[in-house]
Amino acid sequence: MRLSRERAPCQGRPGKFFPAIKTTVSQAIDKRPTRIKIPDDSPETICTVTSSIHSYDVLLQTDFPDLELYASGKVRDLYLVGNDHLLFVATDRISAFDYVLATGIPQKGRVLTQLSLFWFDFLKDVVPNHLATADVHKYPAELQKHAAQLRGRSMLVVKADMITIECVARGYLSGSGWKEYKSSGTVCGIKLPAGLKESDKLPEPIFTPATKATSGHDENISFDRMVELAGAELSEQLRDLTLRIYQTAADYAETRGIIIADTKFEFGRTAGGLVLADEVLTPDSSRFWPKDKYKAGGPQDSFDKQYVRDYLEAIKWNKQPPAPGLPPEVAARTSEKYVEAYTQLTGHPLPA
Ligand code: Q0N
Repeated sequence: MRLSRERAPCQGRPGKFFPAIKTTVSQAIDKRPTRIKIPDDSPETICTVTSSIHSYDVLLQTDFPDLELYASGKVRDLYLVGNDHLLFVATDRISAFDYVLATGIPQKGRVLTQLSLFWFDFLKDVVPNHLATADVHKYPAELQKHAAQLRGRSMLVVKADMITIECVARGYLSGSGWKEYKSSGTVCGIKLPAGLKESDKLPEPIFTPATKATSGHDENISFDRMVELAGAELSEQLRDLTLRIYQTAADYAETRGIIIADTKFEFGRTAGGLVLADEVLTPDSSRFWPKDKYKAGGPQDSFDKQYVRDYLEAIKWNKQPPAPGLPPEVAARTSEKYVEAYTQLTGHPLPA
């Protein structure tokens, strides 16, 4: 699976243009050699690069043998950096129906990271966050050799004492919320008006905490249960913050034509107090619905993963491991949807 990149046989100034970087390419969309013309100040040389860092490279697995892995999820890997920081890396892995697929999605890690950075900045007056810097040049010296692998898809974050309760805000009735409502008229024990339809907008956003069950699945809990686990003061603080953050982001997103139906936050404690951690308000942590296609009364298409789900249903995967791979066109169209989510929300192209 792993290929180490070789320095291109190239005259001129190979050290500058083609640093010998060992990184992980688990999947390359296009492995045709690239012809590169060396810029002005070099001898007129054309050289063939058999492998280089390009945006179509997909990172399925981080590869930092010299760093200590601190935690890792379906999509993100965290490494310890010194005593007080973590390197937070978004890979291009994608999960569907609870499994990570064999194929990565080009640009996905960059979209998740750049969107989180956008929101951290947008929300900075509402909530402090764990970001130290995402400028690779400002990372500690020990990380510089990995710069090419980290650029655009990573953040250096402050290590926090994580609060193990997932803080979910819901503005619409979907997913596990809809399931519970159908059977009991409540969501996380909150009584809702009768007669709501799937994907309906709620009278007002609600806070629906969850814990990671031993199965690895999230288990919705009532606010009272959260108070038993975390105490009343912290629970109220997290509830109020979660709803304030959601409201601020959802109001903005709506002006950009995107409904944020629900979203999950994780918080931690640092020396400086409570901070918003993890990645925030990405398609992986939220339900994004295009506003112009919204219609209550049934499930909404997923903004980002619809082609993936449709494909997996079409091939009748039994949803048991090993998870299949995706045809290149499904991966490519999905990539476009992730990039579109960034562009539509921010109004800017994804940074190069
Ligand atoms: C941390 N998680 C769960 C990987 C991420 N700033 C922090 N300090 C200490 N620990 C963490 C953070 C952050 N963020 C958070 N694990 C460690 C989030 N996971 C979910 C799965 O993917």
